Amino acid sequence: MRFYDSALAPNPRRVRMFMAEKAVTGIERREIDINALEHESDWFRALNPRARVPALALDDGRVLTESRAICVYLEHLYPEPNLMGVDGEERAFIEMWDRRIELDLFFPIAHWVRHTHPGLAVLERPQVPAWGEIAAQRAQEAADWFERTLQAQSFAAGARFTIADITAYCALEFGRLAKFRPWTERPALAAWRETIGNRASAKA
Ligand SMILES: N[C@@H](CCC(=O)N[C@@H](CS)C(=O)NCC(=O)O)C(=O)O
Repeated sequence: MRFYDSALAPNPRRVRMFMAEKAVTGIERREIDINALEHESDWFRALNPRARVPALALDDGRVLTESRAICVYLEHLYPEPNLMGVDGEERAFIEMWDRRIELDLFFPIAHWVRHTHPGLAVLERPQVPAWGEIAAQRAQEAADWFERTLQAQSFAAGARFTIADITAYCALEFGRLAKFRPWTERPALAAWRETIGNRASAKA
């Protein structure tokens, strides 16, 4: 298998962190320079017509894209430690939290950064700073929601570390490009972030 990665991008980081948690080794890694628009090249579009990273090329020639779908596949190949739920019921609840975090926290942060950071103008064509400001407001509201969530449960999806923590952590780390540091005034989020940041996978 070959993993098409991009070191500074948040979606590939979700998968890298997921692999690190499972101590997955032996998957070839290929860096894609998205600032140089390598993902828009003909050869990469042949792998992923959507021209996005990450992508996982399987040994039989098929290509998986979408971070969460890649994680589903890796969870199947490397079941331990479980990060997506041990049975249908737990899987449903973890997916619920993970999707809420992706839709309500990750996306606004991504839009905020992509529409306001000069370094992202090469990817976001056109950049619309006014949309970035609206996304910033939504990210603040999502951080308030996440703070309330973490006041009631230790991890993003409940009582244990799961893929939902990875999604949230990678979103918040990407938000630093917009100087978004919601943990400074939200104590439960700060404690959670310290816990997640101390895991070895946080360096992935
Ligand atoms: N829904 C996709 C999103 C993938 C995505 O947007 N990746 C970004 C990097 S984090 C990308 O390839 N950006 C290139 C571009 O916007 O042109 C996933 O979960 O993998």
